[in-house]
Amino acid sequence: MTDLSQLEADLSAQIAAAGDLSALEAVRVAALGKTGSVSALLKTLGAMSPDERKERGPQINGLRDRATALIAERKAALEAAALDAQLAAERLDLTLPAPPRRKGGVHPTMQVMDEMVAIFAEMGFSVAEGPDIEDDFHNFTALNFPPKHPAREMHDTFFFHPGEDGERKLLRTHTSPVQVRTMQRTNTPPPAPWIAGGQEPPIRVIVPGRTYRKDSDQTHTPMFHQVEGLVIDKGVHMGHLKWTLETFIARFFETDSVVTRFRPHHFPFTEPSAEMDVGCDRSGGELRIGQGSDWLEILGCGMVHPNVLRACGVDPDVYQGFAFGMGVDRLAMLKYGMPDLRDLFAGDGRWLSHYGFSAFADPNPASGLS
Ligand code: 2NM
Repeated sequence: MTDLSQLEADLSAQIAAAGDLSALEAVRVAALGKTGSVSALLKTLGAMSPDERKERGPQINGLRDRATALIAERKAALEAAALDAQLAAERLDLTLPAPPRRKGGVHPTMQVMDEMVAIFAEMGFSVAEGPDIEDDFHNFTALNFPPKHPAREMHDTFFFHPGEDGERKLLRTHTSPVQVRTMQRTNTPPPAPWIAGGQEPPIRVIVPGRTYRKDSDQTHTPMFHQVEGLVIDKGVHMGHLKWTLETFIARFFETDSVVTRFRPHHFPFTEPSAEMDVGCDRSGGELRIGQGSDWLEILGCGMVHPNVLRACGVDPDVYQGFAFGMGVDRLAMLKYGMPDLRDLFAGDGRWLSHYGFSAFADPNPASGLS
């Protein structure tokens, strides 16, 4: 017959000696596991006579219960010691400065586009937007590009395969189709009581957005950004156009001394048409707007062609308008002195941070656009 008190003394000593949780688990398995010493004793109860079982049963069960309790107690002590050791070893220094975090940022093009929109918004323009995928009417026909005229080739258009109705959709080559859609909405009743109808002129919209042409070199990318504008009212003339654009350029380049020059040009959608240059100084490898004797081409503009007004449902005998368009990416380069347009689209984080573009920060707080 096993000496229970000897076994219990041995078990107590082993439990006390277990230096870590895995050693303690080994002791537990050796005593209370399926083939453990205490489990073996419990199994002997079945073969005993009732009298014997009455005597030995409580002894063996008592041994099992005490061993179980001792192991639980030791386990709690070992766990507490392990936690103490961990707390003593690991230290959190709350006085350390926070590690730098990589932040997302606003892309220079989008930042410049926001600046432009903010300036025009202060002059009373609202923002209009429209689809990137357009149809021939809104991108060309309504804008006085004659059918099959080479002027359509001028834009190196990306066309989609014809749809089931034979219509060829395209990626808009300029944002002007949005101006067309804006004019078409004038004097149209609300399509539903809860949707705004087209309003009467005056129209003053600015149209920022992506545009697409099959073009790729140092100064052209197949996708680029435009901001175009349109003003329609009674008695609008070139003087209004000139004031609006000069005021914009002065705010954009943050100078009071802009000088502009309007060179005659041709666009199908405006008559007369012009390109506007600003006076600049290129000496010393740096571009300064508002001084010097050089000229820099900035944008295209003109008085909206009567054919365009008519195609959009505006009576040219009552209303006149001016429109203008500029490349945002190019103006971003000019404003921030970036040499290669393609860098704007390369997605190089080091290049972007070199030019100081960070999340939602105005690189020039003095511009008053923050
Ligand atoms: C430009 C230059 C000149 C223009 C014209 C129109 C519309 F829809 F009113 F006819 N939208 N934009 C326009 C005029 C665009 O970009 C160089």
